Parts: sequence; C-alpha cells; structure tokens
Amino acid sequence: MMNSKRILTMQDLSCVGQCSLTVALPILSAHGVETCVLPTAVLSNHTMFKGWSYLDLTPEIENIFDNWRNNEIKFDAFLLGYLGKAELMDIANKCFDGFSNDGAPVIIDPVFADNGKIYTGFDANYVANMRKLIKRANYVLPNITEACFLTDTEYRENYDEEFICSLAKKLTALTDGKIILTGAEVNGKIGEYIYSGGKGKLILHELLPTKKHGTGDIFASVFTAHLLDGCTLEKCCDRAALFVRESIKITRPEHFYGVDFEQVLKKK
Ligand code: PXL
Repeated sequence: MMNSKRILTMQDLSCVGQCSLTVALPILSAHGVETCVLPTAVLSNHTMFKGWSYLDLTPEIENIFDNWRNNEIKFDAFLLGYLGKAELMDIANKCFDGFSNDGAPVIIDPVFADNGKIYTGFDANYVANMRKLIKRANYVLPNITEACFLTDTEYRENYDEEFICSLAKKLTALTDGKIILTGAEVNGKIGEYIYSGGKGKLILHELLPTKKHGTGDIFASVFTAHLLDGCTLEKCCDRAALFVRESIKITRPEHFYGVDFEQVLKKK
C-alpha cells in the first residue's frame, strides 16, 4: 500500500548498539514511511556497554525548530523513544505544538527502565516528567517495569492478567491515549495488554528463552509503521512481536549488545 506519511522520530543516536534511531530509521523507512529524525544526543554506544560518551544535543534543538518553522515543515506522526534528559520532555511538547499536521498521532515509548530497574542515568525526576509527557500521547507503550514506575506500583517478577489490567487502569489517570503494555509475561508466554476505551485485551505470543537488548525499540518501530498503515492495534502488536521474535531467533548467540534485525528486514 502507498504510504506517503512523514514521521518524526525523536530519540538518541547511539553510534553502536542497534537501538533507538539506528533501529527506528531503517525499519520505518523500509515500511515506506518518510522518516525524519530529531536526535536528542549522540552516544558512542548504548548504556548497556561498560562505558559510553554522551553529547547532549538539547542546545541545538531550538536552532533546528527555527529552521523547520521557516521552512514550514510539519509531520504526520511522532514516535518518541529514549530521550536522555528530563528537559527534553518540554521540548517534545513544543515540537508537537509547532510541527503537527492535523490529527498527527503521538506515539510514546517511555524507555527508561526494564526488569524492575531504572536505566543508568535516569532518576525519579525523569519519571515524573515522563508522567506529564504521556498526557500528550495518543498511544503509549510502556513495558511492565515502566508502567510500575509511572503509576507508583511496586514491581513484581511474577504477575497475572489482573495485575496487568490494574496497571493499565492506573495509567488512564495519566493519559487519555491508548495503552499498550509490552513484554507482559503470563502463563509461559509473552505479549501485550491493549487498553482502550475502558476495555482491555491481552494478546500472547511464543516466549523465547533469550532476552535481547534493543527489542523494545524494534517493537515500537514496527508497531508504528503498521499503525500508520491503518492496522488495528492487535495487528500492530502481532506484527511487531513477530518481527522481534524473528530478530531474536536469527541473532548470532555471541552477539551480546543487540539483535540482527537487519536480516529480518532484508527478507521483507
Ligand atoms: O534500547 C533503549 C535504549 C536506547 N538508547 C540508549 C540506551 C537504551 C537502553 O539502555 O542506553 C542510549
């Protein structure tokens, strides 16, 4: 299907790491979406390595906005991932205010925690600002850990559908957007809990024995590509989860910092 949408994805550029922009850009482009980027920072590599350099691009963003304004550039959708600094959330709001075409959806993957822990470099202030930012989201895609932090709920290793549903309901106090809780592990499977219009639905897929870095960013990108194609939320999740599964399966076992998603993209 012809898709002439122009999306802006705002996240960091990790030079090495197969995450954030180096995932979103190829995946969205390959799905036929014109993909523009707003890099929030340049990192030598993502923060799961032993060390990294970090160039904050926040001071440049006003210049970028000035030029977009002068050139009358607008976007049909926004996908936000790892931002890096709390002050970027206000900037994100300015970006939606200034550069949205009518009805442009805002898709936010909060990206600040996983497996019960907040990522290095983030703190309670970042979470507090993210709580405010997701108010603007039409679609918000936290994992279970992020949903717990956002809703001040104690994280649990093991949970059931009722717990997931309670997280989704608590999130409705923070956003009117549709909620897609990702990485929900129940009954030996993994899936998403879609909560929209007061109704929740858990969809489950095969759970693979290995967890890999960057798969959340892949999920969000494939999800967004299908959303812009007009697919149902269920189909967006199914496609995104399948893409992640195929990426994990194809990845060389010795590859420690990401997944070989390029091999999956090549086959599409
Ligand atoms: O995949 C999420 C992500 C994105 N960008 C950077 C990260 C991480 C997760 O650790 O460190 C820089």
